[in-house]
Amino acid sequence: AETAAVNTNIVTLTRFLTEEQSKHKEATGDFTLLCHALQFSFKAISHYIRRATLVNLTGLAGQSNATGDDQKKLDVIGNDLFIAAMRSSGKCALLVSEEEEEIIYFKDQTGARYAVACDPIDGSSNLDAGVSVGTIFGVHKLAEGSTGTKEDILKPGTELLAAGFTMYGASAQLVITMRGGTVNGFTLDNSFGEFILTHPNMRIPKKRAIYSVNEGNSLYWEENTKEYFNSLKFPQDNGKPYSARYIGSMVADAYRTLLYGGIFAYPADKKSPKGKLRILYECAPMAMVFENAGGQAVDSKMRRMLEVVPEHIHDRSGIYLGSYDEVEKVKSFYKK
Ligand code: AHM
Ligand code: MG
Repeated sequence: AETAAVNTNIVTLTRFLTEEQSKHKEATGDFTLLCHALQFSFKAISHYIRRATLVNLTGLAGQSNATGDDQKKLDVIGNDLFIAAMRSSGKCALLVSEEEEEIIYFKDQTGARYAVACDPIDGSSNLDAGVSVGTIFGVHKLAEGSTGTKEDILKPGTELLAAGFTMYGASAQLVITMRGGTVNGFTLDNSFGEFILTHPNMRIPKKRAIYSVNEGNSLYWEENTKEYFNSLKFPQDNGKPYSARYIGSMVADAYRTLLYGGIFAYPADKKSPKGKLRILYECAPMAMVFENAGGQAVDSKMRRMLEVVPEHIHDRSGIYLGSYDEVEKVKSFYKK
């Protein structure tokens, strides 16, 4: 009976991608190869994060990144690992990273057809405390005939070919989705060294009374933001108030929201009128995951997040994402 419980028909990420590829007759296998490079960078980053405290990788690297945040040693390592993986894939023409001021062009990669945006280690202020962090990524296809220009990445999320994120938590989780497709979750099996399909066709619950926001910013919030969150905490008609959950790592807050439902928000406010989170490698990829899982994502002006077009690669936006009904509720407060 013991052996009967063993799954001998495991779907690894490699198998999943191969099966997906065979569904598309026109597929060249290039995207599959790019994904192999992506998954290698996730495994490597996950490895170093787990070793960080033991091999002196905690703390600051002593420099600031493109957007002025202090860089952690692991931010630098994560970024370098990601860049090396993209370059060596041979399929990536250009890369935008949170840690790099400018676009990196891999001009030697002739025939590379993808443009990638990433935040190699999101939530890195949490790193030294061992709290979950992760990698967020979005993949665009180059325009027909293009060898890679900034127009190939300054595109709305509606044009993303694929997007997803990892969360390096109790185990490493990978959530990935393709345009018009389902959302699938994988768990890194450390003994196999493989991501295993553990959460096929993820669907976010339609509603849930959980909110996730940095309430310490409420002094700076706009009136409608205040009213909306107050309505969750002090419901009319003796309803039950919402629970608050805020980790301060978007990947971890988003992963929980995806599984349990609820709302995650980083609204634009008087201190950060454009919001905090970055469109290309934080907001848009997450929005694609949430929409494809049956949820919604909007910016602080209640525009569909996926339709927002960044002007510059590090542009920011306010964001609300989560269960379908919870985002509807947000919208109703902003329409007032
Ligand atoms: P980072 O990319 O510098 O790590 O910043 C992004 C992080 C998100 O993971 C998280 O949602 C947010 O910043 C938390 O910000 P705050 O500390 O202001 O609440
Ligand atoms: Mg980030």
